[in-house]
Amino acid sequence: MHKDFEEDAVDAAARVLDRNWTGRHTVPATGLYPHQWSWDSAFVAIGTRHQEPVRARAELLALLDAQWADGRVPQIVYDVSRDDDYAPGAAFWGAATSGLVQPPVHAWAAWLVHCADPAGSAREGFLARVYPRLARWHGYLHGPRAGGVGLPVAKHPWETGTDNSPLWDTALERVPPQARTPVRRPDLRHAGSGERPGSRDYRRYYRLAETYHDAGCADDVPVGFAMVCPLFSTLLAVSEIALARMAEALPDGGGDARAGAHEAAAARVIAAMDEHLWDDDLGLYVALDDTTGQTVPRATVNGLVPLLLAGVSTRTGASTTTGATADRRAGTAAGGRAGLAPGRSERLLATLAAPGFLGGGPYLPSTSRDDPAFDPALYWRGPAWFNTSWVLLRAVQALGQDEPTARLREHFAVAAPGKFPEYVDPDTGAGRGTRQFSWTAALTLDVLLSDESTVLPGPGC
Ligand code: 2M8
Repeated sequence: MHKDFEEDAVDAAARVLDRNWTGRHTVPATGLYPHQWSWDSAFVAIGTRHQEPVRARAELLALLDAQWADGRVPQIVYDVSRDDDYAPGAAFWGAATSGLVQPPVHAWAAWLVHCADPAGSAREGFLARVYPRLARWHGYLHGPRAGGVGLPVAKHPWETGTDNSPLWDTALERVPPQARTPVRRPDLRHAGSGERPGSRDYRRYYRLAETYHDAGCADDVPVGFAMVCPLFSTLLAVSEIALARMAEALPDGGGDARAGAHEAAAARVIAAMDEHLWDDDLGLYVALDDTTGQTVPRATVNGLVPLLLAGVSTRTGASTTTGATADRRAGTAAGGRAGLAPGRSERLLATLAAPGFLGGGPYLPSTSRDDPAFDPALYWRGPAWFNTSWVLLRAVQALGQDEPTARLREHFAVAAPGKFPEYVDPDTGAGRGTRQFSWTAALTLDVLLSDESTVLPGPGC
């Protein structure tokens, strides 16, 4: 990317984030998404840490202030003054937050935020404030949310963050498309109906949310949807390793044992993914339906995200090469189990480069171009999203893979000219969804301002 262009893009991205900052948190977009969203705030903090580290810390702390007593970090923290502008809102939940959750990218984000300004973080006691809350959040996912194979389950497509991915189609078809609550669609004022889930999907989304709400958001009552996602599980494993780094950095003496426990938890997640989610025909990881015990053989970007686990380094050594050695090194010592099984990172890199993904067009689609559901305009069924490109970019950078690194960086070149769209057509780069979208701006900032080539900075940052 050209230097002048980069400077303009940095300024434009910072302006989007200033505009979407409410003084306490950043909304994903002022029209379509007027509240605080869980994983959006984590991505936002990853971007704002470079120029506004105080704000990045405040963003995460504001979200964690809304944590439930059982440890869950809610999907949405509502701004009740805007309750008519997004549905379902606080009135639906009868609470200030949604009862659902989103992918656990927070501890990873918190460690990156800390490392961007260790002195400021220490002054605010940031790590000491966030570490116990993040550990309880993971405890909720490993405990009440653990499915049959020990991996966390999503009880609603909204919990996956990739809401209408074809990975959820079969399970969602079992949910009756009728809800008590009338379905409102204020979202369609801000994005085309061909770019958002359909009304039948929405009735099922409402039905599931109602069922969960009626059960008091208790996790021992089946709601009829329980899916294990490779993206969600990967982020949990990376975030466990981030918690290990925090435990080592905290000056309270118990760090080493706690770090070992977090690395062991990461190793268990990775081992379960390797055993239960790998699809050898597709050459990537897939989802698992916890209700039926069946995997869902669909190729989506979610299934490439575990490449991060080949790029992450642990206390046992850095992994900067591909292949079996990297796969082994990327594992964790304390759990006694290596990371991705031998050869899987090479397979994932090959799938990433194949026509279904980067080999078939300029940008990384959310659903493979080879999947029958592929649609270049429709939300998580084909468009290229900046957060998944960013995650894969961190992975291939850490693995020293120059070609996919250059390709994935190109995605960020269309962000500023397209007014920071929510997602783009993976063939043309044309913007889709809403504009001035926060995580697009934040992750563009990170790509332009970060000089890190690791997934997670080491214990000393
Ligand atoms: C989208 O999801 C919300 C529900 O959470 C929606 O469609 O209304 C998803 O892209 C999700 O990943 C994201 O966190 C949220 C806010 O940006 O929007």
